[in-house]
Amino acid sequence: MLEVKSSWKNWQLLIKNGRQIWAYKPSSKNPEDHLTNATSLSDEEIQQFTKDFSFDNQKNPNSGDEVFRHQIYNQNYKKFTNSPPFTNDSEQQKVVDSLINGINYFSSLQNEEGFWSGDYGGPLFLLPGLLFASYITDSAFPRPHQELMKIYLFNHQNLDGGWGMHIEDDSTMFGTVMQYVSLRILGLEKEDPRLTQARNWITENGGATGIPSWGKFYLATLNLFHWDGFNSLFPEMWLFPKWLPVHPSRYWCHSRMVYLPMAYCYSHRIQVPENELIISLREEIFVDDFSSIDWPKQRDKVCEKDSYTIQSPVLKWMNLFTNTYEKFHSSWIRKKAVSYILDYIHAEDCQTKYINIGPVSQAINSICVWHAHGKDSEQFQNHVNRWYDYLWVSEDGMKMSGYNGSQLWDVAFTTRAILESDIGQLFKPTIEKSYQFVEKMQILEQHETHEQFFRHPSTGGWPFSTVDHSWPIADCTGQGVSTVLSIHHSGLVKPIITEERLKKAVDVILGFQNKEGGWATYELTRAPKWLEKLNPSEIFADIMIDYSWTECTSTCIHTLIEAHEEYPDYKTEQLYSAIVQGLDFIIKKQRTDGSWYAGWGVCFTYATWFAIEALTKVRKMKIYDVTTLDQAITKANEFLISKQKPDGGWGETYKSCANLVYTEANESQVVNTAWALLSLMAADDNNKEYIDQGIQLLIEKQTEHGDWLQEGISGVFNYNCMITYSAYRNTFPIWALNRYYKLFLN
Ligand code: LAN
Repeated sequence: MLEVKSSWKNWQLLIKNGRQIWAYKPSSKNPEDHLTNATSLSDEEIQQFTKDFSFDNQKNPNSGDEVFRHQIYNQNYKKFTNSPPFTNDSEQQKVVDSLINGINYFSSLQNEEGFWSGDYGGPLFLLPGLLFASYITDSAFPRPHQELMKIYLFNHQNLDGGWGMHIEDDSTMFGTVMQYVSLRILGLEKEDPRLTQARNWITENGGATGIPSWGKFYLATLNLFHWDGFNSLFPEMWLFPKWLPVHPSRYWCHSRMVYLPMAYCYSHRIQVPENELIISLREEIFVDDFSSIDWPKQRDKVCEKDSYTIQSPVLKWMNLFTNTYEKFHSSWIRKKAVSYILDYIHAEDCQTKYINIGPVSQAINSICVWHAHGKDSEQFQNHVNRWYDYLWVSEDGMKMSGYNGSQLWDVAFTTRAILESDIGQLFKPTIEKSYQFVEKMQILEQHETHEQFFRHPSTGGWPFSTVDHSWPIADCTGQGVSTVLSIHHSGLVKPIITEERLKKAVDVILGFQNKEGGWATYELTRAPKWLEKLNPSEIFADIMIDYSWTECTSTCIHTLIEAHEEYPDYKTEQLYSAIVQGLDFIIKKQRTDGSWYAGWGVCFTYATWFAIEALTKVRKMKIYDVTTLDQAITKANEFLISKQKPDGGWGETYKSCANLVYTEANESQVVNTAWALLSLMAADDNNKEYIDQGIQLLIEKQTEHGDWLQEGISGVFNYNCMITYSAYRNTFPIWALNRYYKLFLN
């Protein structure tokens, strides 16, 4: 049994069709009713919260997802197998036991719908955005939620009094001002010593005028920044002819869907009315007197601790133009643009059942919908209902997730990990449930507004989270197909996903391939790279267009090969050519040291693993020059071996992502170790002594229950913001152990 602290017990995770909602003392198990139970909290309960959600970010800012894991483990735990394979060699037996123990533990965390819930936090600017939306729209969260949010915010305060952009980051103006204002909105007194310390950090670093543009946006809506201090968002660009490369429909969908509602708020200069709190905050977060600030001069000011990307001269020119246009714009054209934006938001709401593509869009769309339709409107209430899909409880408090979860993604990896060898046969119930879930999550319909609002044809694709979210992703579709095929091959279930459905998914993958051979995330690359020069974010890189990535490309190649093995006559020529072009892309992306840089995981070990999986799989097909492949694989192996630590493991920090240079963690990390091991074993290159050392480390680091401790953060987006993948600490060690079992012990 694992310890479940007393106030943890009152929080329950309700699930339905992939949706996951934490409710405080819920009266029913249905997530749809989660808000009907209005809750008050006694003083004792609040004190208990503080005890039970105590957390030391100095030891490790990453929480271990204990609230959820301990509860579900105690409910579900059973031994899935009573007769694990037995060997006469005690060293070998240790590997088998560790593998079985690891799968047993993780199978116990699977819920009845077949997926693994988990913490998907990490970024620190998300919860403030949602809290601001709730404040602006006068739709406060219930008291238990508010208490847990405060705890979370304080748990991640750095020793210098500030907060970073994400939980492992050094303090930045963006992080600090966002959390500071959030805590004040949540009712903390400015005299609280922790807030005094934060305020000192803010003023010592130049004050909130130096907050990056996304922060300026939020502060403007809170009436804490003048809208004149914000570069124009030029809403009229939505009326440009669609063939123009700068038409926003060509932006990466996340940027598109963030700047869209921002432009609405900007057009209406939405701001909460002045009140006591706002007037006080204006005195707290700026160095100069609020009324004396020259706002237009602040537009491009960025605190040096925040600055990641520098404004290009082209962007400066564009800002000059749009800011000047703003003074003279025609109100008739503006109206037309704004009405278009509102239609677009409405379509996104319908397509995603109000979940919206991501956490930032959800918060800002809510503000727009409230402004356009009112607080009591059905549309706005639908948004409020979905806020809870993004909230997560763990032992560091209540946080906002980076998405409405990573459900499909985690099921795919975990299932494939378990089925890597015939050990998977021992876990029939787990696989049956995974199958159920993957089957339900395939996207089989498109909303009628799909094409009108620039969505890529995607029937047959798989999403990252749930089918209700509805945005299919190239590599998630790949993972979906690969998972289904591996389950079908295992013989553990009666197949119900038809050939036709799988072929549709293959078509989606083919349709996502870029001309240069690579695969991007949600769509094709729709505009030239120079559009990046217009990136106004200052804190993220490569956000303007959807770029091809090594990881996405490798997954798609891998899946296409499996699809070809399954259906040899299906679009053979087209598949071959897609695979070959994809490989050209991967080969080109290899760095001179033999590694690949990753856009979505930490970091070189992650991308190198993906690349090696694709290269080694193609090698067997003999449709690509073998010498080129061998050279690439050997170089990658050399790279990995050169990074192995004396204890046998591998470890990278998030700095690898932000600085594009391999940055070794002080301690080996099980996740990086597993990726490196999976690559070395896929390459089949006689590196057994290195592999043995890595496997040994995984076994040593495993807990008695079959879990591994949460170490450093393992996900990233846009180079500079980190995100938690709480399942990785189980999935990848299991996968590596299972591959070892298949290669050396079976
Ligand atoms: C994700 C999560 C999944 C991820 C993979 C599928 C793992 C990857 O292979 C492709 C990219 C993708 C889909 C991805 C893109 C960026 C996302 C959506 C996220 C990291 C989750 C959160 C992030 C999103 C941009 C966060 C909101 C912040 C903004 C800057 C808008």
